[in-house]
Amino acid sequence: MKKTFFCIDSHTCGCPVRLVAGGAPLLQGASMMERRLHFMEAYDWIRKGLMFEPRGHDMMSGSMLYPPVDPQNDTGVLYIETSGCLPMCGHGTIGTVTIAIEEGLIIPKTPGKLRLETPAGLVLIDYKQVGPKVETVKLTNVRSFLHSEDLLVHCPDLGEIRVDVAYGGNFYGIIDPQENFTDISDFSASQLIHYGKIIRSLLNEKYEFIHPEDPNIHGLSHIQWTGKPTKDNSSGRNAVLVGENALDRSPCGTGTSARMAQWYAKGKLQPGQAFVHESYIGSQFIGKIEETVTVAGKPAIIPSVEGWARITGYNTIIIDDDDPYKEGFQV
Ligand code: PYC
Repeated sequence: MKKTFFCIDSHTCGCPVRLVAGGAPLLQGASMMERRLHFMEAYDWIRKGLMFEPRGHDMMSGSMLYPPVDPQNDTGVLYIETSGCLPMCGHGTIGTVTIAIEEGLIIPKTPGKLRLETPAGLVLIDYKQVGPKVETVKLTNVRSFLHSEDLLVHCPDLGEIRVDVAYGGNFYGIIDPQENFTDISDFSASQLIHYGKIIRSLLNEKYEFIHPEDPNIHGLSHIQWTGKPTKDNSSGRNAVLVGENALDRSPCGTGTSARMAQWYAKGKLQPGQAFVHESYIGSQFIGKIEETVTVAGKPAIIPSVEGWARITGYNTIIIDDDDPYKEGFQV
């Protein structure tokens, strides 16, 4: 049997977003987190088939839209990535909103605004539309917080590495410049991926990362290397390990949220101040702390992240049961 998926492809600041506009499965659940768990149990082959080679690649990511559980919201979003079904994805949200508005997949209840149900929680959108084009999308993210500071791991070749862990919709191990890691620019992309994977495994073996309010969100999924920006107006630069073989091409929306939470906790960023984050390829998101709040009694922030996306094409993709690579592969 052949399954057909009608996809609209885009990129957010260089990072791909493939919105599955036709062919997504019906999901059960009283929240996007429950629907995510249903998808992971019954339909993960769709994610693998659409994200991995030969239909996707190491940095592919995507999304599917579902009717909102709460009728006051505009839509539910499921994120599909090479790294699994993330609870939240910032660049994925910016691409998804741009496609959904430009292609008429969602009619907003209030023009210029959307309320998105994501597995990690409610995400609020403000977008600027000029004629048929969405120029920018600002997402106000879930509550983000510094989880732990100065965790130590011994990375073969590099030596001792100090890591802060922060949550911004996913858990990020943030590696700032230090004795054994001087700057992003001193390492090649393949070295950042190689060492990032080792450090991620060591951290997950040694420590537990569980969201205090939702145990379905657990595990350190990404490593965020940080370093000197290359642009005068950037506040910081990052290189985020995604999945097994790629660095995020965008500054990573949930990673930017996590980093703002880390900076806030260290007194380096105040509510209202702009935080311009630069990606590995030089594209930028504008971040801001919108509000200070708490999570399980500890200080947290509500961050916003603004960026842009462009549609790149329409893609009708077939997954044939008879194809030995129907669930894709990674090398
Ligand atoms: O933008 O949040 C993000 C993201 C997560 C993984 C890749 N990009």
